[in-house]
Amino acid sequence: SSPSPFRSGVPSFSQISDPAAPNQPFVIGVTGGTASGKTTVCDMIIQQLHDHRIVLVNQDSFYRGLTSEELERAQEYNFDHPDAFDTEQLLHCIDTLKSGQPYQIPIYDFKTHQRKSDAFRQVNACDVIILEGILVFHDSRVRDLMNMKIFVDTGCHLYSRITNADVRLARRIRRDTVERGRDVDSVLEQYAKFVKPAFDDFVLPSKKYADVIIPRGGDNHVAVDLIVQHIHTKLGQHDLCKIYPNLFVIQSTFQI
Ligand code: UZR
Ligand code: MG
Repeated sequence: SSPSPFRSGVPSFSQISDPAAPNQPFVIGVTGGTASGKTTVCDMIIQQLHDHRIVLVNQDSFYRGLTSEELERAQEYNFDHPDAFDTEQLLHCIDTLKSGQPYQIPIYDFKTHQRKSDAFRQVNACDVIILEGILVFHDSRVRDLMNMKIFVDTGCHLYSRITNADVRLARRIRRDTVERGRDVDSVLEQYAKFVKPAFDDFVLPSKKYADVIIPRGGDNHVAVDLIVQHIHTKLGQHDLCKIYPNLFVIQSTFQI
């Protein structure tokens, strides 16, 4: 028998609610080129969401450690290729956290290109997972775990001809020499050989998957405010769903 017109007029709970199940964490993917301001944007989001339990998962933590043969020729190793990451393990990590279980995230050392053998970062159940990295939009299985996808566009110099890529290279040189134990020549060589081509081949093409593109990266406070408002709304909805699972159906019945 055909369903009554009244019932078909009432949106089902699954039609109204977010794709994330009510009590699963909200997963945000943040990507963009190297030194684009991803980490800064994530830090800003985390600061503003201080009343929620948030876990930041960095794709960098899932770099495969180099074998001894690979280490001997580390200059020729492509760290900007999707295969440099253990994506299966990253998927397992996000799945585990989504199911409310704790996870031990590996600790990767950029100076030795190795994971620490005796230490992990233990992360616990949370409301929000932020997954950040240059290639987090590359694998469709990883993308499918995300409720919101953000692409960070670097700030270019507003009043000169300095481009986004110029800014990222300058930042990259500063960061890799200061924080990652490199010399300028090796940074430039790696940039020309691997970083720049990988940006063109993998990172930029993944921009099409973004829900939100943030121009001027960490300088864009309006964009970060909007994102935080959206997350608050989604988490608020989830809290209501937990307490009043029929709330939305009741509301829509009244509207008819
Ligand atoms: P972000 N990377 C290293 O420099 N050394 C390593 O051992 C592992 C990774 C670099 C990698 C990539 N490329 O461009 C960058 N190189 O880390 C990604 N060469 O980090 O998103 O913070 O820029
Ligand atoms: Mg970073």
